[in-house]
Amino acid sequence: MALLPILEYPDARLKRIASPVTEFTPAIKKLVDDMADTMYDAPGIGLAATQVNVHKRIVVIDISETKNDLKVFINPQIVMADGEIVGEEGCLSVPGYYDTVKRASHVVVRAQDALGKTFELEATDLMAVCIQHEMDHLIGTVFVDHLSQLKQIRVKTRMKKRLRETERA
Ligand code: GNR
Ligand code: NI
Repeated sequence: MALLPILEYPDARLKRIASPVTEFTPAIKKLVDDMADTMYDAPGIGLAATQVNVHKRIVVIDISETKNDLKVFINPQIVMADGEIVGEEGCLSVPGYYDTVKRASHVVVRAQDALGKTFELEATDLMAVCIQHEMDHLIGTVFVDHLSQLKQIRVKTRMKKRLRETERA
């Protein structure tokens, strides 16, 4: 069990574009395990490698109440998206801030598992939202980037204040 530090908005490293995983090595398997540990400990329902400063296309998600339904998405691609859902989102990289974002309500994602095996998953509602939120991280986008400029400035101000306070504590 290993917990990884999570980058916090507006850290510039959250803007990096992740690269595809080309070799499914034991190190990738270990990273997936550590990402899952970090997500469960936070606690959160998803985590993208970008958030732990690893710029590879790797996402873990578990939206179950019982926290025993881990899904791993390596090199994920959305192959179908339709419908609309407006839901409240939060992010482990933007602690304490929640706001609504419009997303597709129904997606089909194609990805590889930790062993490199390709699979497709159809998802709706919260799972669909979470997949889109995590895949955004892989292209350097945080949910705050979908909000108005005014809100983005307010969130940045709030996060910088928080950082000053946590540095003093
Ligand atoms: O834990 C999380 N909850 C959440 C709630 C609504 C929409 C998206 C999410 S993902 C978030 C964890 C996280 O920051 N993943 O990147
Ligand atoms: Ni997030």
